[in-house]
Amino acid sequence: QVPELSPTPQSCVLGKDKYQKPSIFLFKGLNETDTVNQRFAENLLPKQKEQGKYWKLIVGEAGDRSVRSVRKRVPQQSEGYYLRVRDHEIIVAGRDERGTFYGLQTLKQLLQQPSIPELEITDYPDVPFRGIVEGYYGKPMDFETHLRMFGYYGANKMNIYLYGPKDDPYHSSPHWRQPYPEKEAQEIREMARVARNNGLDFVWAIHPGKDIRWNQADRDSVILKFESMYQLGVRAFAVFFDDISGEGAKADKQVELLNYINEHFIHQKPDVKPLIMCPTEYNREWTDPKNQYLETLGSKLNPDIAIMWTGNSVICNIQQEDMDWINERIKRKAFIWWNYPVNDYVMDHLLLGPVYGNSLHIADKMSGFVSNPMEHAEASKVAVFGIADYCWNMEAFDGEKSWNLVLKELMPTDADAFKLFAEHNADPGTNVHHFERDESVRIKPVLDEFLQQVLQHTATFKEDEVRTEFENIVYAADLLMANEDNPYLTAEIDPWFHQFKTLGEMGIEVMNLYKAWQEQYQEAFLKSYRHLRALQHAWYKYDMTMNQEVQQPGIKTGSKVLKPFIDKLFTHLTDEYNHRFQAELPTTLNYSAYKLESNVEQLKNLPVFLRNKTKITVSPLNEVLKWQDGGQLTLALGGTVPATELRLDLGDKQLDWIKVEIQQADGNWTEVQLANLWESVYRVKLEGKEVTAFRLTNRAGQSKECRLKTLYLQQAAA
Ligand code: LOG
Repeated sequence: QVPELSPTPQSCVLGKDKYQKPSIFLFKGLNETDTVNQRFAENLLPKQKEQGKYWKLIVGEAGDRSVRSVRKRVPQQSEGYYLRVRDHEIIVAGRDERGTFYGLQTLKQLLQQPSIPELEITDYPDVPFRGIVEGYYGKPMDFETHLRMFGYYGANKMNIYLYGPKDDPYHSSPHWRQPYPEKEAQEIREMARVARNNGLDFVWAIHPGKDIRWNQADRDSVILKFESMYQLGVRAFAVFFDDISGEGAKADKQVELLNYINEHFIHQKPDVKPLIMCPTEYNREWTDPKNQYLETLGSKLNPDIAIMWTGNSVICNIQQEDMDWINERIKRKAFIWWNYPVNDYVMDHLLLGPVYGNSLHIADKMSGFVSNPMEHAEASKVAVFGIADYCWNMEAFDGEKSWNLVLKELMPTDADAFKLFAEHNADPGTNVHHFERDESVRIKPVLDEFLQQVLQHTATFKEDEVRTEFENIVYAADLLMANEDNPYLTAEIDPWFHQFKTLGEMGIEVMNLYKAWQEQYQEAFLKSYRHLRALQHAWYKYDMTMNQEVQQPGIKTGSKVLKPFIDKLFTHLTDEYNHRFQAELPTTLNYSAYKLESNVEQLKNLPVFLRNKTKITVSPLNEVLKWQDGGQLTLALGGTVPATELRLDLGDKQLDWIKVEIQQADGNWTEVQLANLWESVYRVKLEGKEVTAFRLTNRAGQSKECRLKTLYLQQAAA
């Protein structure tokens, strides 16, 4: 049986023998300069000689004397390696230092298994650059987390990490021109060092486009900043022009700056890696053919500068034609920035499902593939593991298999519980990007069938199965909350574990409700009903108080299949009860009855939620908002709400182009006046008016580019 290795090797041939795991090595090979691999190899197992037979471990790069005997077997591909296990002899021979490093990583995985088979592995990566772009909005990873993650990325044979957290003020505005303060500078120095020791290029990115001026002074500012990063040990650089508008977004100006940096900085330093850039039109949906933006990059940007690309939209799966489309325009192979598992547009959700959706035949159409993770670094490992596997050996990639493997690896003690949790926490919910993931796949058909039967008043067959699922959820949530395999991981997810337990309890209780209904046992029905209301209250309270300091506050779990199932069944049974017993038990749930409608593409699918129990809030947008003339956004509140004010910040100090109207119980719309508070923050005073809806319209007579920073209706205190 082929051992479980990840990333999946290109070729692994098993011999007929199998050995007990070696315990003593005699180490040979490697020159003194290759200290990282030297230390790695020496630490794999104790080196001292004891009695009994020892294993010889021979390590080197193709061309070294030590591995001369297998020279011809080392693959030609850069970062490739050859690994052979025979009776009491292991050879690891890399094409280059990184190849050797990867060979040792594979050996490390082999040594974690109970026995070691006779084998030969010939291996190399499909995609030249594989890794992570820390490019999300929200809390950047902290220093220690970075160091921990570099170990993980390297162990999964990723070779690049791009540092570009949007909320680092020294990466973006306001401070991109200034050097880092001393403490942060020293942390970056250490990060660059640790990254290198884990086989990663540490790429420091700058995001100057919000306020850059296209003159010599700012050209110098960028180069000076890069120079200061170089002094800290950074040897790879990127310039990001994403999510900006106006002057900074001009292709020819960007090209001019980038070629200048390339010539006067990158090429001047022999030890610096090729420059990487992220364009403003970084996905197909945003390209405007009449700008010729991409074509300008394609024809004028120095060909050794890599261009990033997220695909047909900000968050999407990538197919062969999509790669052809972009490569043709930029006249080079796109460097993919995959916006998964990032959750900075749905921060109340976790994305823990399997990696799937991208074509398995695009490895040779890209120069790199990097993943933008969640701000939850540990939880992101679920996806990172799969992505690393995908990038290494694309055609062989099996997302489901890889997912099962990583769940086991991350929580060996409670792997089944963790899998159950991950199954039900995969989809981002309603979101601006219309991005969807499968969720609760295994149980969904059962739930659908059951609900169908209940609604049609036919006999139900799947009752036990449904109940068992919810019982398993409660059980799993308890185990997960107590799990100690990786305290960092459980600390990140803990609030979701709690909510998951409540979800399971609601599920069990709604099945009790069903049973009582079926047996026409009124007292039991009412008892279950009361308990369900209490659980709904607990859920709601948790959602309103945990994880509040983010753009989409709250804690959601099972939001695609499980929660809707419970809610539907609850409402249906209560309706039936009310009908039969002329009762008036409320069926409305505490969750939002708000309804957002818009003919502005980017506003259509925005989540709406209640913050601090009083602010009816439309989720802010990270990217630039294009609002066409006459475009409208209407938020219906699902009833009358006494309101004190409407707050609006579109990142524009001059807001006379927005018309605001409110609707009251009589159905009439009236225009109300926006007053400026400070900078771009505006409000409408409402003084306790009973509002049923509000509406914003662009009346500029032309399309507008702005931001959606703040939009909420403040409810009067009850
Ligand atoms: C940003 C990125 C953000 C991501 C997902 C790129 C190139 N830029 O819409 O910072 O994390 O989408 O929200 C982006 O993707 N803007």
